[in-house]
Amino acid sequence: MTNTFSTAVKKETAVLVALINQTQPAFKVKEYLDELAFLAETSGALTLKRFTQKLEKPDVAYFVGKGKLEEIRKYVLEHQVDMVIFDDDLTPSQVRNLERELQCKILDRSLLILNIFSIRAQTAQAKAQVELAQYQYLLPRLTKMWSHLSKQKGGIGMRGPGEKELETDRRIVRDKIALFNKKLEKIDKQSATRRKAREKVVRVALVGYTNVGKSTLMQLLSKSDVFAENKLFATVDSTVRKVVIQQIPFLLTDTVGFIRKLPHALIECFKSTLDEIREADILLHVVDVSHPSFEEQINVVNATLADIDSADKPTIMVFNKIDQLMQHNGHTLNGHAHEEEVDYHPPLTLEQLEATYMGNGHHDAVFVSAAKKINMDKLKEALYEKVSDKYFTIYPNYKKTWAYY
Ligand SMILES: Nc1nc2c(ncn2[C@@H]2O[C@H](COP(=O)(O)OP(=O)(O)OP(=O)(O)O)[C@@H](O)[C@H]2O)c(=O)[nH]1
Ligand SMILES: [Mg+2]
Repeated sequence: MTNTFSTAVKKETAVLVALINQTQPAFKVKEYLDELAFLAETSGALTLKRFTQKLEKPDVAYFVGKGKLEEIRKYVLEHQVDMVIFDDDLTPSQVRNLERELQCKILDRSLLILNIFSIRAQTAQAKAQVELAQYQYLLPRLTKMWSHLSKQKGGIGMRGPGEKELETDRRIVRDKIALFNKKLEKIDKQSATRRKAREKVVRVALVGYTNVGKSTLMQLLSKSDVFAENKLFATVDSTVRKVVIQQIPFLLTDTVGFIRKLPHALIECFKSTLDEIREADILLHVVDVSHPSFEEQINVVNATLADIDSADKPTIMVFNKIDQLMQHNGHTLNGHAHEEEVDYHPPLTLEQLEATYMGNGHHDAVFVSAAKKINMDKLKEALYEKVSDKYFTIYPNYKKTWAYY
């Protein structure tokens, strides 16, 4: 499957902006901007340049200082840039001021993520969830440059009608929010009934940061076709498949990937999709161990899991993409959008990696490569152990026969 969005629409151009300060030092900001560029690329935009500024707190009116703003303005004008994307959320008044100064679309990370979700959503449920989140995000930010979502088709972000339409717009958006809430309530009920029917079955959920290989693992374990792609948020719906290992059956769910600063509105709206995680008996926490910030990604995932009361479930840590580490030679990792090539990893052997992680208290850690099918038996063994434990608590009688034969 291809992403029709990026092929159908002429590539829009973007520049990225972030602040460097005590909480996010320069090397971190570089990683954040790598990720932001990847997000921009996923929604079909080409990043031309990155601007950073050392500033403890964002400027109340313009996010950056006057001098930096002028630098950005010149660049935008000279290169006819379509949009400026900020790594942090902007206030409605910052958006208004920046639009006036820069005369192009102003986006922040949340809006970009919402945009990708809306491209990716397949099922009626996912579509309704994303639209609700978009309207909730939009409501406090409606200005004359912002618009009816119906005008959104033209490109990334939204641009809009005159001032007098504004009040009407606000009313339309409020009505839409009410409508989608109702729609989702109905879908949520249906989903809950469907999930209830699966109560007597062991349920395992694949969780992890976006683009770590969850869908690829799902494909391997369930031998089915699940959409996997080197793009962020390839999956925004959850897919459930039945898997059998050594005669023990269980349901495996592929879920939406997490990301740093996932818009709160999205987490709320994806409640029902996230219920698949909340109701799982066992989690497979998949990590892209070849990614320069994989440890931070683990923390982001753990924090999001805690947010949805799922931090304490029996978990197997699946360190994926070890093929990249095994052959790593200091060049661009894994297609991530690095501006310059930096050697992030000392060439660790698999044994060294395993020793490090086991030593750190991750007792249930497996190191695999889903793409190269390395160590998949180890993962299946670990899964079998956890799943059969649960299975025999649900079916204690079965264990007797099982043990007997
Ligand atoms: N080198 C390498 N690439 C892998 C491996 N496993 C998956 N990939 C690639 O990583 C990319 C992302 O894989 P997906 O399975 O779509 O990842 P995901 O976690 O489902 O991503 P989202 O649905 O976007 O959250 C794809 O290009 C895969 O081919 C691996 O073991 N090694
Ligand atoms: Mg996926």
